[in-house]
Amino acid sequence: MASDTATTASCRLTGTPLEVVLDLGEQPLGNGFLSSADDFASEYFYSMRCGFATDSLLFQLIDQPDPGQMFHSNYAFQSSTSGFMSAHFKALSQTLAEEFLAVNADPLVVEIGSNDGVFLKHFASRGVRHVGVEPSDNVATIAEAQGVQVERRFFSADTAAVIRESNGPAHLIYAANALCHIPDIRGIVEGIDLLLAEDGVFVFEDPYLGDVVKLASYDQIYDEHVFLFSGMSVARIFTEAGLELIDLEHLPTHGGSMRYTLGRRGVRKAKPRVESTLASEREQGLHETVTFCELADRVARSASDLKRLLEHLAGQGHQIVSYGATSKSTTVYNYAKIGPELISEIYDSTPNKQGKFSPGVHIPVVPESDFVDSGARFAFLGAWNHEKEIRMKNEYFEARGGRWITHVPQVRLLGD
Ligand code: DWN
Ligand code: SAH
Repeated sequence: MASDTATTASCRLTGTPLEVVLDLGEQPLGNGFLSSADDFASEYFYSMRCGFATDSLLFQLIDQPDPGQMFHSNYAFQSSTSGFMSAHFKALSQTLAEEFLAVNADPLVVEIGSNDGVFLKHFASRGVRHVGVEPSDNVATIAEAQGVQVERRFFSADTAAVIRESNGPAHLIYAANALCHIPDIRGIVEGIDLLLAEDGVFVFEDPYLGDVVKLASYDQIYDEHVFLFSGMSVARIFTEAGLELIDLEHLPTHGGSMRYTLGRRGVRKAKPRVESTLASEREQGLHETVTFCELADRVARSASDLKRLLEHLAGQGHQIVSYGATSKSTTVYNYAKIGPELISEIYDSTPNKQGKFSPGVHIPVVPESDFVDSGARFAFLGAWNHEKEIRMKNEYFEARGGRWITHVPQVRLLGD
């Protein structure tokens, strides 16, 4: 069922309408797993089109479903499902504490999108004052069970004011894979400005536009990801609030991310790699609409190559399964029109996804632990961003002749 969507007027810095540069078709919610076949007929779909804002340099969805429809009491994604990501957040909590909090006797750490507490639990266990902002109740409950303090609400300027009122200013505001989910870009900027201490830092990491362009990893685009940031767009967005980039660090996580560190103008010295990263973004054309028109051609090719490979393997009588019921793969399956006739099931470790059907194309999701008994010779890496972790824990699959399929940076069988 196609439905009306919330418009994204609030996610523009100015009111200029956006031209469509990439059209990924009718899409369901990336994490909208369905419990029963009875729910198929009433499934929500929206038109997933992307535009490029030449003023803010933001690459973004033109229409996004209402946030309350995506983040609620039964949100499917749990951060701690990846051991690698859990280790990443643990190490980062230590680094940030040493670099930015050591000088303060009683610092306050605020995290936007704290999910199941994967990052903040390391501050909670050390007795550091902290607040997690998390609108999805089920994951907030898991965080609280580990001693994490959670404000169960959407981050906004109002939320920032409430936190500041009861806790004072924040010395570190952190967000991982969360800022790109918040459509009200002005509200974010205002909220950070309200809450950040004079010498505080705002650190956030999100999938990086430069990697999406380089790798044609179009599955980083789905309902929840309203923005794909670059250093150039972040610098522009925060400049009005007197915040400037003091560091840019490229990360391998989630298939290519960027960590942005901002402070109040003039308080901290920017690292030299800020300038060099911004210069390479210009070389890559991340400020030009034409870059995204070219991307659209590569995306169309990627989707048809993948479908052709799967059809070829299925035509030879092979069973193909998938590993990782990701939001990303929702985009791939629905755009490329790949359903249970090509991928018989998806293996995933998240209890909340198992026994359900994938959004839009309705491939059954089964427990990851059953993968060992799968007779399938081919497995598509729905969670290609976790390739290393998944291949390491399933070495037996390749040892018995199994082949992984990926579509990033191009469609291929791994090992070829
Ligand atoms: O931004 C977001 C990121 C952080 O997480 C959210 N909007 C939603 C979600 O996106 P995703 O679903 O594309 O994320 P992942 O981390 O690629 O999802 C991996 C999936 O694969 C999870 O459902 C867990 C599963 N998994 C597994 O079954 N075995 C993951 C690993 C590493 C494994 O070994
Ligand atoms: N930080 C975690 C979770 C990322 S998933 C990680 O990197 O693994 C995105 C999270 O952001 C979800 O838990 C979702 O509920 C939350 N979220 C979505 N909109 C939000 C908002 N406006 N304010 C705070 N959190 C939000």
